[in-house]
Amino acid sequence: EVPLDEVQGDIVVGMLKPQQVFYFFSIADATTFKSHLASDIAPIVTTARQMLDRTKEPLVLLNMAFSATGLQALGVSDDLGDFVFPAGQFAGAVGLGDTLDNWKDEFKGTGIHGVVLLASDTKDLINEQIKFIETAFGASIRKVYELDAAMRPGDLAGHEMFGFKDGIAQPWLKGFGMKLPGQTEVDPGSVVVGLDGDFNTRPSDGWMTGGSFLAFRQLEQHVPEFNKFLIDNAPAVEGKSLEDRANLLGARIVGRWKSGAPIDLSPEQDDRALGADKNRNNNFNYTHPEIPSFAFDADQSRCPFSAHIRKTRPRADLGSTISIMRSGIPYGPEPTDAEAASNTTSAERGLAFVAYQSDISQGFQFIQQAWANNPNFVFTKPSVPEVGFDPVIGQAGGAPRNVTGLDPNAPNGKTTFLKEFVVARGGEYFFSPPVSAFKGRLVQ
Ligand code: N7H
Repeated sequence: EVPLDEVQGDIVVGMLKPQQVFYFFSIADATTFKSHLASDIAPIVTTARQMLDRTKEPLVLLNMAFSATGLQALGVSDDLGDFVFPAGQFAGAVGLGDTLDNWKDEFKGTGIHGVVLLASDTKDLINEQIKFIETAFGASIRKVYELDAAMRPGDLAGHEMFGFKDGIAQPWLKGFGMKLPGQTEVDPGSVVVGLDGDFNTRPSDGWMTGGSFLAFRQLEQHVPEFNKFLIDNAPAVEGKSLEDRANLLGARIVGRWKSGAPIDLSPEQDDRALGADKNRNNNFNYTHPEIPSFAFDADQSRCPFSAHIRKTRPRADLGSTISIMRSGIPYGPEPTDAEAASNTTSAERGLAFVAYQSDISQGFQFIQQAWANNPNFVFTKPSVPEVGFDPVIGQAGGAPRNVTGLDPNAPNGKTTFLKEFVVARGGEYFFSPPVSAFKGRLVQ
């Protein structure tokens, strides 16, 4: 059972509002901060139960999470049972494949103590809530950095900056809501601390139960450069326009077409009806028992082994239940015609990436390091000794990356990416506590 009144809503439901702000702060005076945390913030933290019933949720959704140094500042010295969390994300950035020069100064080191996630229909409503928080905490809190994010306009709502529909595939927490076809079934404890399937040792009084670790990443996306790459490398397909061929390459890179339709089910062109159908758009595992001649371990005519969604969740390739709950949202301005014309990014935009898990080393960090950044993964394909990097997020400190599978005419061939189209600008690991901790363990 997921304790819906304890779990912050973003963890298992997602904020899903047009506007969102990530307000990163440090704690200047712990005593004063704690008293306001209990009296002013605890009552307005939005729970999973509130977010599940959209008619009952407040005008502005609010969640809050703390970094390791933030918990230290509050005097919470318990071993939280996650061995990646204490050092913070910056300490492991090279291991994640990041280029440190690209990190924003605010994220370097361990100066961020926490983050407030705010979401609403308008930025004005969010700003009013921020004013309330700043007034309540007064000099006990300092804003370190704010990242403003928003759903894209019109038909692009729910799509990330390259144009692909996001937020489709999430693991199904056993016993929580309805399982859709194709969801990975996981024990609730793989995302929510203290529940069935959480095998880590936590503080014995159980105060962490209902919490989750939040991996935040500010991932810049070079959209015009990505689009230029698709055009320059569009595979030859008879009878198809350049645009269609560029879209085919994009779909082979991601594993889905822009509508969300999986390329495994629709290998040749986008299919909007399929993309929009929750009962079909995730119902595949890369095997095709209905096609007797289909050699699952060798055939890349449908989804390449290296496609983003296949590297980050190999389905039948591995049968692993490693998974994360994703709750990211785009940030930055819409790409402009001038940028498209010059094939050059002139304003920063990208994905405010959010992933929840009960163990960072078995969640975000594992997927990024052991899968996306590992050219040997997935290992089981005899026709391709080295599958290559995840073309979307795989990285090696800025070094060129080989990817296989992108050209449907020569799927075992390599494509070399000289540059990254997704650039990590920083991030941090946080613990998103159960609501009771705001009046309990955090303020003792
Ligand atoms: Fe990814 N993209 O537009 O290419 N991602 N992702 N991701 N991602 C997914 O199924 C994208 C990132 C996962 O269960 C979709 O909801 C971009 C990181 C996982 O089949 C699209 C960025 C990590 C899945 C994108 C980015 C992951 C997934 C398909 C960065 C983890 C589910 C929509 C800017 C380390 C796989 C959907 C499954 C899906 C994109 C980041 C992981 C379109 C642009 C950092 C596990």
